[in-house]
Amino acid sequence: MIETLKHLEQEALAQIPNLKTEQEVYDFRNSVLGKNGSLTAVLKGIKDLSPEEKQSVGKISNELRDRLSAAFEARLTGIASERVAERVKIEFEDVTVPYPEKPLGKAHPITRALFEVEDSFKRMGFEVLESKEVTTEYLNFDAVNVPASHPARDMQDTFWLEGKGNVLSTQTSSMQNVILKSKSPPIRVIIPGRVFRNEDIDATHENTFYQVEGIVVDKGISMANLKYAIRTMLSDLFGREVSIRLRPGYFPFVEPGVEVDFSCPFCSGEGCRICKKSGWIEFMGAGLIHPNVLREGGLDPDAYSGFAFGFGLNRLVMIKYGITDMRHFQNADVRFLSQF
Ligand code: FA5
Repeated sequence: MIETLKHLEQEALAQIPNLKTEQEVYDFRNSVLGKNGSLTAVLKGIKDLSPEEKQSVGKISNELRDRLSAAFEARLTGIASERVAERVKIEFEDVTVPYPEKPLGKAHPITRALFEVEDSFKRMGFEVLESKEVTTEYLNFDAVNVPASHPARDMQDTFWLEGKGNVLSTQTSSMQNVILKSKSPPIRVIIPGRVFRNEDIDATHENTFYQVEGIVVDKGISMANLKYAIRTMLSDLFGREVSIRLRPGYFPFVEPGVEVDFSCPFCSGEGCRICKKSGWIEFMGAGLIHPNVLREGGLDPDAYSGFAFGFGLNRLVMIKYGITDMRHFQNADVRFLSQF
């Protein structure tokens, strides 16, 4: 019987390391040490042994049971630590691995172009001030010579805000009165800002776009000063000399009012796709500040004169970069934005 027990132990000890899961260990332990297990079956024959043999077999079988129990426990511990090692292998994070750099964002093409425009004007001694997106009916219209009865109110489809006579600024010209009242001549400022019009959107029209207003007031300011400032800024922006052409234009806040064109910087005036074969690009409205506007701003039109202009930045950026659809600017599509 002792031989049988030894054989049983060897077989069990040989098998235990191959058990893969806790359940396999429990099942196998039960099949050896359990009530109906192989060890119990062998020990059933003990009753036929002599008292001496009973004693030594009993001792041996107890020791054997202890060794096997320890081997089962050791295997259970082994399985648990193997599982931890496996998880560590899968979930381990090497904190020393260099972190992939997040791609840095960059300035929107409108912002980039605006920086260039601002730099050029600053070199000419202009100050840069910000416009207000929400303004009053008075500043947007009345203060710039567009009283309630004036048909020019219909030139810009306005977003009216409820109560208090507030509107979303339809033009940066809404800052003219603010500037005239808060500064004294000589005044040289540009005011970039976001403006809003209740317009149908298409490739060349947005309901939300950017304008840059310019205001210069001093003694003896003329159209020549306007032409010089605009020609200098556009030549800086396009990196080549452009010429300026003035045509008559109507804006209630200037007299005389003009439409400003510049010679196409891409074909030098010969005619191409961008200037629609005309050699000229329509750019903006401008003129000498209307006496009523100077007066409303607290300045004597007999002592001072000035010019004002307002151009759409979106359209200028489209020309500069050859963008064919204005809607790209507000789409936040990285495929578009990453090209600049
Ligand atoms: C004005 O807004 C005048 N305040 C400009 C001005 C200022 C004239 C000072 C005289 C003195 P106008 O409505 O034409 O003018 O708009 C000026 C520019 O804004 C246009 O030349 C165009 O480039 C741009 N613009 C106008 N409407 C839109 C639109 N829906 N989407 C994109 N750009 C527009």
